[in-house]
Formats: sequence, structure tokens, C-alpha cells
Amino acid sequence: MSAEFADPEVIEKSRTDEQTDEPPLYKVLLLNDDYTTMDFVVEVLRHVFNKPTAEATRIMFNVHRQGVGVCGTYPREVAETKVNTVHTLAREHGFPLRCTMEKD
Ligand code: TYC
Repeated sequence: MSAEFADPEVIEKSRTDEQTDEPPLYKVLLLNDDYTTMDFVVEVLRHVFNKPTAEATRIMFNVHRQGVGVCGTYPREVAETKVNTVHTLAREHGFPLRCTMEKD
């Protein structure tokens, strides 16, 4: 349909959608392993993902039991930085903890 005959509300809606487009978000996932200590994972969730201790503990046990769990949802660059920070901290402490991200 040409613009002059189009419903003005439809035109207005598509312009509004473009103006309010949010950047895509990514889930940051923590993976279970047999060697990283539970205490270290809780500290990572507290300091890297800003979780209160009770929630950090809940997420850690969820990952321990289910194999994988979501730590948070962030714009791409923030998610990438958190994944790198987790890997750097884990290697510094001699743990094989893995972290990954996927589009939300
Ligand atoms: N499974 C680990 C243990 O029993 C604890 C752990 C939890 C490790 C979560 C990694 O992402 C993880 N010590």
C-alpha cells in the first residue's frame, strides 16, 4: 500500500518501533564442572553478577544440579566482558569454571 493511502496509525507505529528499538540482549550462562568449589562460584556470582548472597547460592546450586544456569541478561558487550572476567578469575584461581553467552 502506498504511503498516501496507508492508515496513519500504522505509519506512526512503525516509526515509533524504530525509535524505541532496544539493543539485543544476551543471557550469560554458567556451566557446572567437578572441580570448581561452590564457594568460588558463589563469590563470582556476588562480585561479577552483583547477586546478593542468597540468590548467588541458589543459582550456584541450580547450576550444580542442572548443569547450566543463567547468571543474568545484558547487552552484548557487557555480557562478553562478564564472560571474560569469569574466565580470567577462574584461571587465576586454578579452576576450570566455564561461562558462555547466548542471544536471549
Ligand atoms: N559442581 C561443583 C562442586 O561440586 C560446584 C559448581 C557449581 C561448579 C556451579 C561450577 O558453575 C558451577 N564443587
